[in-house]
Amino acid sequence: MRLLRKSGDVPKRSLWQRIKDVALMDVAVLAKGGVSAGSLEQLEQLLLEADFGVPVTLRLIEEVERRAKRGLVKTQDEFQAALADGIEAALRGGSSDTGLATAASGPTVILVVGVNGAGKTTFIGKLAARFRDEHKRVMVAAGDTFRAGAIDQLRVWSERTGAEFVGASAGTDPASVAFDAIDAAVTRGVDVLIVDTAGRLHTSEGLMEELKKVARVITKRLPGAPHETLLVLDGTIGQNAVQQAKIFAAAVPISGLVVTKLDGTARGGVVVAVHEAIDAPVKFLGVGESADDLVPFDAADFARELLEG
Ligand SMILES: Nc1nc2c(ncn2[C@@H]2O[C@H](COP(=O)(O)OP(=O)(O)O)[C@@H](O)[C@H]2O)c(=O)[nH]1
Ligand SMILES: [Mg+2]
Repeated sequence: MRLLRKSGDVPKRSLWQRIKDVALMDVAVLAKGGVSAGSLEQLEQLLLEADFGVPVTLRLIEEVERRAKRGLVKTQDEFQAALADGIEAALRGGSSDTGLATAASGPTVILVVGVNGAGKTTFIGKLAARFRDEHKRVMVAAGDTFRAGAIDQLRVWSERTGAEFVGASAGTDPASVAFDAIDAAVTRGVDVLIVDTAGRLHTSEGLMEELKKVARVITKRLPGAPHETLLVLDGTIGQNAVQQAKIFAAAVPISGLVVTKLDGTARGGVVVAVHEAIDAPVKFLGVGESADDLVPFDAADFARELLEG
C-alpha cells in the first residue's frame, strides 16, 4: 500500500521521521526506561498536526507512557511500535468490519454520501471497477441531480468500467432516481447497485432531509437495502472531516467510511479521528484519481504506513 505521497513527489519527511527529530532527542533518557515530559509534549504536538484529534492523541501518549513505565520503550523501535500498536488498537476498537455487506438475494445496494468534492463519484467509479474485476454485474445511479455535470461524470465512469447507468435529467428528485434504479437493478438482475447522491450544503436541513428520503425510499422499495451506506470524506480537510462525519451520521446510519485524497496529505491521522467520532469502520482509502487508486482498508498496514509513509 502506498499512501500519503504522490509518486514523483519529493519525498516528505515521514511522521515517524519528524517524531524522531523532536521527540526522541534524548535517546539516553529512553535507554534508562523513560520518556521525558518535554518529548511527550512535542509528540503530542506532532500527533495533533497529523490530525489525530485530541482524544486519540491523548490516548496514544498514554499508551507510550504506560509502556515506558513498564520499561518497554527503551529503543526507537519500541517507541515506534508503541505508537503503531496504539493507532492499530484505536482502529480496531468499536465497529471495525472492513468488508462490504451483501444482500442475501437480489441486488446489493450501496448508498454513497458525503459533501460536494469529497470524492464520491470518483470512489463509485473505482468501486465499480473493483466489482467488475470480481466479475460482478454493476449498476450505478446518478442520484446527484443537482447539476448536469455530476450526472455526466458518473456516466463517464460507467462507460469506463462497463457498469450499467441509470440517470435522469438535472433537477429530478434524487429519491425517484434511486427508486427507478432499484426497479432496473431488480429487473435486469445486477449484482450491485451503487447510488450516488448530492452533497451540497451539508449543514443545511434540506440536504439531510433529502438524504433521509433517498434512504427511506430505497428501504421501502427493497427491504434490507441499502446494505451499505458509505460516507466519503476528504482526508485533506483535517478536523472538519470529523464535523462532517457527525452531521451525516445524525441523518443516516453510516455503515462505513471512505477517506479520499490520502495521496496528497501527511495528515492521515484524521482516519483514526473519524472512525472514533462516529464509531464506523473505515472500509476504503482513496489514494489518487484513477480506477486502481483505491485501497481496501487494513488497520495494521495503515498504522505503520501512517508513521513511515
Ligand atoms: N488526489 C486525489 N484526488 C481525488 C481522490 N478522489 C477524488 N479526487 C478528486 O477530487 C475531485 C472531486 O471528486 P468527485 O468524485 O467529483 O467528488 P464528489 O463531488 O464527492 O462526487 C475530483 O477532481 C477528483 O478527481 C483521491 O483519492 N486522490
Ligand atoms: Mg459527484
